[in-house]
Amino acid sequence: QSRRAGFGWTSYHTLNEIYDWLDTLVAKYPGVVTSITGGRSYEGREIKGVKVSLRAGNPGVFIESGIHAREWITPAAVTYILNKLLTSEDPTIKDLAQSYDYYIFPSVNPDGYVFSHTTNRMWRKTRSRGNILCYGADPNRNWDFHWMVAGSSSNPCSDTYAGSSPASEIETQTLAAYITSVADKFDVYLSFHSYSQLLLFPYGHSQEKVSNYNELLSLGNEAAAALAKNNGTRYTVGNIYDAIYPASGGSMDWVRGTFNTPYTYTWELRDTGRYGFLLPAEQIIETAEETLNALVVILQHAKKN
Ligand code: ING
Ligand code: ZN
Repeated sequence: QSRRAGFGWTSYHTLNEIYDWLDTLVAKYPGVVTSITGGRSYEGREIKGVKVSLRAGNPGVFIESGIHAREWITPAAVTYILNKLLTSEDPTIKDLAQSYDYYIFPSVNPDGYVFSHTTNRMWRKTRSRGNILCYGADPNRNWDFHWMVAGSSSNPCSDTYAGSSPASEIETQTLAAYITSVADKFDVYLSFHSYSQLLLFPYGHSQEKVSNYNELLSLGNEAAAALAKNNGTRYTVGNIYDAIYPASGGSMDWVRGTFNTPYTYTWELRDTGRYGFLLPAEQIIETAEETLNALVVILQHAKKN
C-alpha cells in the first residue's frame, strides 16, 4: 500500500497505523468523533478508542476487537465498519450511524498485537511477565465472572492461561473500568474474534441460558442469513458453551453478567480453517462487508426493542 493511498483495507495495519488513523478521524470529524481511552497496557501502550456520536441522546453500541493478538482480521474489519459509519451514503447505514453512539476500541491488547507483528505471528495473549518462562495471560479468560470455571488453564505457558487472579491483567482492569463508566449508556456489546464463522452469545461457563436466549438465538440466525447473502459465507449461531466450547472469563460474559446488557454477541470471523488466523488481506473487505450486513440486522432489532 502506497503512502499516498493512506489507510485502506487491502492490507493489514500495524498498531501505530491504526492509532494514527483514529487520530485523523478525530481531527476530520470535530464534535462527531472524539478520542476515548481504555487505559494503558502492561508495556505502557494506550488502549485507544473513538466515540462516534452524530446526534445527542442516542443509546450506545460498544465494540472491541483485537483482544487476541493474532486475530488480525478483527481490527481490520472493525476499522472498515467504523469508516462506513462515517462515510456511507447507504440510507440504512446512515440511519444506524445517526441512531447510536458508537464506542469503538479496535485493538484492546496492543502489546500482543505489536508482538504478533514484530516477533511471533501466532501470539494470542497479553505480554505481562508474571512468570520467568512464559509471558502473558489470555485476556479472554481473565474477566471477573465465573473466572477459571471452564476452558481455562492455570499454567502460565498455556494459551488459555486465565491469569493469576480475576482481572490480573492491567488491560482487563483498565478496560473494565472504562466499560463500567459507560455501561448505563449502551445496550449492545460486540466482541470480535477469529476464526470459525460463529456468532456467539453468553454464556461460556455453563449451559445456563440467558433470560433472552430465544431472542438472541433467532436474532443471531437472522443476522447470519443476512451475512450469507453477499458471498454465501455460512455462520453458526449459539451460546458459547454449546456452539464452540466451555470457556469462562470472557469479556462478553462479564458484561452480560455484570450489567445485564441485553444484546451481546461475540463474532468469530472468517474463515473455517483453510487460512485460519492468516486470512489473506484480499478477504478483508468482503469479510467486513458481510459482517456489516449482519450488524445492520442486530442494530435495527435493538433499536426497535
Ligand atoms: N475464540 C474465543 C476464545 O476466547 C470465546 C471463543 C468467545 C470464548 C467468547 C469465550 C468467550 O477462545 C477464539 N478464537 O479466541
Ligand atoms: Zn480470539
